[in-house]
Amino acid sequence: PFLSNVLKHHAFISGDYNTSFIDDTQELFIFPKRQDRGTKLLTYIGEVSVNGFPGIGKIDKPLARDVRIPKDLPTTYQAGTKALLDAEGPVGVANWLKAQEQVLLTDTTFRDAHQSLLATRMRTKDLVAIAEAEAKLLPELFSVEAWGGATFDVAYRFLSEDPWTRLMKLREQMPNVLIQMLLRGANAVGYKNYPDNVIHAFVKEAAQAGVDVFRIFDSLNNPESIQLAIDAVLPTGKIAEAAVCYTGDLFDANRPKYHLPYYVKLAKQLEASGAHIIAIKDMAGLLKPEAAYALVSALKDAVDLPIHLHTHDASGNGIYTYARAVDAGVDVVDVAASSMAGLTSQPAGGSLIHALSGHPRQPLVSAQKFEQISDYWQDVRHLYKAFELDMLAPNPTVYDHEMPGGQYSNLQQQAKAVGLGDRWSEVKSMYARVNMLFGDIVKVTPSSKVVGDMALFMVQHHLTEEDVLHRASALDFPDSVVELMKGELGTPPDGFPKQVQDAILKGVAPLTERPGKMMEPLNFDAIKHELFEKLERPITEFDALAYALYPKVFMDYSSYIARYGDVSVLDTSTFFHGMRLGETIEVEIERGKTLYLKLIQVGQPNDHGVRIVYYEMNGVPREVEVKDIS
Ligand code: 3PY
Ligand code: ZN
Repeated sequence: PFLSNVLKHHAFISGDYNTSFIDDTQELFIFPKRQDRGTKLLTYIGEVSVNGFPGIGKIDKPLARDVRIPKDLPTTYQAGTKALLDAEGPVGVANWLKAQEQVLLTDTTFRDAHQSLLATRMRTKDLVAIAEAEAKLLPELFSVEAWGGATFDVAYRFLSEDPWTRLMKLREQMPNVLIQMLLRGANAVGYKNYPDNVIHAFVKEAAQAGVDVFRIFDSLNNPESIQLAIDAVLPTGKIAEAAVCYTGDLFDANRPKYHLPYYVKLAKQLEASGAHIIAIKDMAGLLKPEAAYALVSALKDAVDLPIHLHTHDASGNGIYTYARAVDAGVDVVDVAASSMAGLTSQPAGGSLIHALSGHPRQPLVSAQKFEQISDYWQDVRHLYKAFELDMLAPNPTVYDHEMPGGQYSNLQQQAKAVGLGDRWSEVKSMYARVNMLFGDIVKVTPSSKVVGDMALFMVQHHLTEEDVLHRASALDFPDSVVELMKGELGTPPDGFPKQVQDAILKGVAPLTERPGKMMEPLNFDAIKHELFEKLERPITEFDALAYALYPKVFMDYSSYIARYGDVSVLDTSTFFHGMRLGETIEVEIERGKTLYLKLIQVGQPNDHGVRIVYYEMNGVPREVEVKDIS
């Protein structure tokens, strides 16, 4: 009955609900409790304490440290770019940007920095804790990139938390600056094309939940896929920032495909599609300083829109690249808090501000306040040690392999998993060879994953390009490679090399249209009914979209939550490592309601490998059974 109440509620039907919907309509949400929240959490903590956390196993719990959150914040938020968007709309923001003398900054620490350094594992709790300070101390930012890319599925898949809740909480804490997300065009936040109505529905919900700036790219630089997402953003009144992905080398005479005319043509197409801002998305960090100067100058001449530059600092040249882009008139650049910057992440914001000392375009953001924010991230980062990238210094070989910042550690893990850990250099050079075999393509999620899969496959089976072309019938190519060649991710504007495509497809005809366009629209009502049957709880638009994008991931997440409850309330160290014997922790399960938990003892396993874990919860003895599978 509660579902029918909810579904009949006018606000729910019209989609016109917001974060307070659940609070304001509690009477609709009364449904039976199966197991109390305390027991669920004790079960979770018991299982992690005994068996470790998936992917990192059982390692020492980091010792608790004080986390520095800036104190004495202003009582109110200084108006920033969000007020401008609300008052003047997206075109107003674009015009304002173009009129600024100073270069503006986007802080990527809440999204790309941890995606690139810590395998995307930063939890909502740790992001939200610094959000108010971020917005109050750095109100001059253009935007905070806080959502999208890999964070969407990683939240459900590995952190057992709801990314929509993350977005709404961040919005609440940062009401004055623009919140930005990364959207993979027709692939949304997934790894494949979805039906067009899914892209429209996703953008609409994301805009309502708090996204102001949609940075849209396509992993093969196909403007049709970007156009689809721009069309979805325009009716929301939010900002459509369309990206040209940068690859190759502007000055390499041997790769004329990726010289200036390529980018100029694409940027003009995106302007004609209705974009408000053009982004240069240098996802691997290949844009060298003089190339940045030339590219930004050319795009400023070619289009009448602000230019927003994104890079990764793998080579160590990031600040120099930005300095030259600033000379060429770039309007916004992406930086991270210094303790979360460098290497595969973005260049450090504080460093850039200092580097531009004496320059007329030095940003207005305070370097000193940015460092206060950075102190927080430095303290929090040690909680994520288990996910740290295996890279300690800048590495200019990125110019040879061209792997995106966010992929490097991932592919290294994949290589280890298939026994190629000690052949990593070979995998990296094979990655570059596969790129050429595929026709010198853009490599960014999801096309980068396919190039990585093929590189691993070729190294593992000792294959050369010749083998792929001439022994294809005997080779069982990875599914992702066949799908790419078939056009399931769309096609590069100049297509794939015919000979390679024919060899890999073995007679199957490639698609002739953008895949999402040919798919039947998804029936969201049917999905909601199906989910309600399965989960026996009210189903939101957010749930339906998550299921549409990642059915298995969402169902696994739902079972997890049913078993363990809302684990996002646990502190990060306990979430990843459980508790030590004798340790006491506090868990605020809702505002004003705190559980005091002490781990007393872990019993010996019985004949079935089950251990009893003994706790005190608010002073009262409690125990749970845990199967030891460690
Ligand atoms: C993503 O798509 O997740 C990226 O960060 C691409 O650079
Ligand atoms: Zn990036």
